[in-house]
Amino acid sequence: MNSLLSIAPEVSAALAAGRPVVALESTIISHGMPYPQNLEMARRVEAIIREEGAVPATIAVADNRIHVGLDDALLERLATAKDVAKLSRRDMGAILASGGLGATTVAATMIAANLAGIRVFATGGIGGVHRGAEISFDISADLEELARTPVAVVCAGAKSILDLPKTLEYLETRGVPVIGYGTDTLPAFFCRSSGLALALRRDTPEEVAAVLAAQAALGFPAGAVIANPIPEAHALPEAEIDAAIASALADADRDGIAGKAVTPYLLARIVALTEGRSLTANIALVENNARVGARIAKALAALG
Ligand code: PSU
Ligand code: MN
Repeated sequence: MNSLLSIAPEVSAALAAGRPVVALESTIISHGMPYPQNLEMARRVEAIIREEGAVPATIAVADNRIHVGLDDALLERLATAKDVAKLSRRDMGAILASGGLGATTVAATMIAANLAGIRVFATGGIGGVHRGAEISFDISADLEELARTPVAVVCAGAKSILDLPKTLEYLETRGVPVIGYGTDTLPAFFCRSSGLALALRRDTPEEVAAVLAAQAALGFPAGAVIANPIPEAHALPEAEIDAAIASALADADRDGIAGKAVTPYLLARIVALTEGRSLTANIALVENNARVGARIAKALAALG
């Protein structure tokens, strides 16, 4: 086990016994949602995973260690502190050397989960190819991580703040399977469908686990995207979301937002522009992904 890892006893016991564990990211807490909803969401998602019979492992960096499974005090710091670093692959060495507090993105959470031996990770949405990437070159490091680290990410697709067709093309090029969970099209986060066809569809946790197990048996270094649509009752009207996203993108452009600040800026603007409706939907879809993630982790654990 890597000496930089600090694994909670509950998590290490489950891993040692081959019981299901689901990793959770912390950037969604520190940079993806406002307080106090972020803290409530983080606790609720852990509870859902437990209800399903799996062990949650929220991941963050603090005090020169990668923590896998957080106590409530650290969860609260991540939800409230103003100076939490947003960590992707490139940031890991520096934050571990400095001892600072850092929240892990999808990419960094995958790295930590893989080091700990966790195969399933649930979140809201992944990063992707940004609109205008042909000029800005803004492509999330999440996509590279999905191509090189064998962790399955259960998400509700990606927000249409991104260029979703390019995101799918990139994942195809880099050999990352995108599995529609009970759907033939890529979910678009707040909306159940982006209209973009997916090559793969599976309808049960067992079927998804079988794909993941076969891919692992091949020794592929790649992860997978399990694209799980937002529950019907919580989906937002496409026109409302499209309008909010268009305004948010224009605001980001006007304010000269670049680099890793882009995604958090857009997320916060969309919450403001939809008067919180996007936040309610976001929480509902994360909870749904946690439930499905736990079921997939259980099915994988049953395969041994
Ligand atoms: N998309 C969301 N909510 C989020 C994120 C993305 O709907 O909280 C976060 C995730 O942590 C993701 C990161 O890994 O943003 C991507 O950031 P970037 O685009 O800078 O790679
Ligand atoms: Mn970026």
